[in-house]
Amino acid sequence: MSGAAPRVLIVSNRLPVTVTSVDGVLHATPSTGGLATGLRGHHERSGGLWIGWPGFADLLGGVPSAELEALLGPLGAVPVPLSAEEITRYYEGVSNGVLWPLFHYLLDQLPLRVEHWDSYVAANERFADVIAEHYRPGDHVWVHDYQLMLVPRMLRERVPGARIGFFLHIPFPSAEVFAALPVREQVLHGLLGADLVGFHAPSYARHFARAVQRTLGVDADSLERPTCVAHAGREVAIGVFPMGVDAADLAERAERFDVKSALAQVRPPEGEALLVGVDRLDYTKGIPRRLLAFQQLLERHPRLHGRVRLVQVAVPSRGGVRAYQKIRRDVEGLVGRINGTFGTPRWAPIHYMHRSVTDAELLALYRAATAMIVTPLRDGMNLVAKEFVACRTDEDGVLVLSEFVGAAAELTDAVIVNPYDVDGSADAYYRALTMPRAERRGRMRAMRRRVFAYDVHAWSAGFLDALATARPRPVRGVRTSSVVD
Ligand code: ADQ
Repeated sequence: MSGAAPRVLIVSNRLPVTVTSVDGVLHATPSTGGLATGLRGHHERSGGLWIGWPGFADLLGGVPSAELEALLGPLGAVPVPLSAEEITRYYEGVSNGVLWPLFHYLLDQLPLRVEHWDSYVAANERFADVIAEHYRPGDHVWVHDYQLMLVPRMLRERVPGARIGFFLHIPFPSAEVFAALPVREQVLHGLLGADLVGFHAPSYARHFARAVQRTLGVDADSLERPTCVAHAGREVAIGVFPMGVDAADLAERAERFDVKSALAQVRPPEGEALLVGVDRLDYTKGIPRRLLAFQQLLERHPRLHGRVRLVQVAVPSRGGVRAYQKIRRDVEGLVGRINGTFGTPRWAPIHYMHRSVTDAELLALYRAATAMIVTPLRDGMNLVAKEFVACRTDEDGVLVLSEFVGAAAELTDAVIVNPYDVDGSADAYYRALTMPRAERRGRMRAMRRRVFAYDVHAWSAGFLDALATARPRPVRGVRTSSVVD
């Protein structure tokens, strides 16, 4: 390998651009999500490619693929076309219907049968084909997330010498829970096609090592701090890379004029308090129990009536999946009930928004919060918690954080709660609302040090460096390329 950075092929289910058609003319707008921000630097410097589905199968159904490629080519983006039926089966059915709940420990959300596994396999094959088509010797390939867990092995079969990294953005569940997955062997074989498999938290790496041992009978070097597993004549490195946010950029944006004017709209008056929750409307995010804990807080502390509000932003998500329609009904029922019970003509305890908010509104909410309530039942990392901390240039505000999110391993100065414990959560909210200024500042300072030291740029550089230095061994009896090493 030469001293120059290798070209990186990033592969994710969705491309980091939004394609729209206005009067028959296609437009592509780069998105500002965490992954896009974190990888953009490498992507541009290495002249890399980003391979993924461009979105909205139906809208773009009639667009010739050559036109789409001409639009995306200059952005270094390569579309993987998927039909509406494939999206229903591979993405909504298997990825979001089966893998998502199981990896988040929510077995009661599983369908009675795993259907459409063949579509998941076929979609992963499609991705592997497109990667292989664009692959040049010396490229490093970085595959993202649970929709594409078979791609590493499929690509290894097509390009045996490729250097392949995989990063899982969601938790890897305990081996006992993972064992419930009917396609567990296929998933592990798929992942073990990589040279490096990365996770957000040490516990996920441990669970993966145990799952490999339990399911395939293969031992990692250590079950406590696994760093590699030898499988099928190859060594696969295992690493922990907690994803961060672009902290410096967030802190700078939080001071801008549009955020300040949005802040004036939402900041609570002196003597009043604001709790804020911001989540995709997903059953993993713990919103119903959060609302019940808020109700409990109001029941126990009547003097808070009229003086505390909870703003809950629930960003619409995966509306095509039945479980998401149900969580919406449940959340909206609870909001109505709690507001109906406690509200007065001058005060509604919960302000609920089922929509996306603007960047300025989001940052203003982070800045205005007396306490940010981040209480998922499970979450791979949770970037909202880190964004909140990055935006608090005033070194104030309390973070109430679920112990079951990846960020809890890093943000130990948050008020940590068990989100299943409604009474305990109500106590934690009260503690956050009554915490002395000096303690708030001490905790926030410690969290800011962590969020700034290990930001999204450090995360992507850490993963890509580990991928570059992983020492993969060749698969016995399979032709390997001599170019990569
Ligand atoms: P998500 O489940 O989507 O991500 P999270 O990490 O909190 O959860 O990221 C949400 C992102 O959406 C944040 O960057 C946030 O700013 C943004 N966002 C939230 N509300 C918004 C709104 N109203 N308008 C615009 N943007 C909004 C998955 C995993 C997580 C993991 C990430 C990254 O489930 O555990 O942290 O990937 O690996």
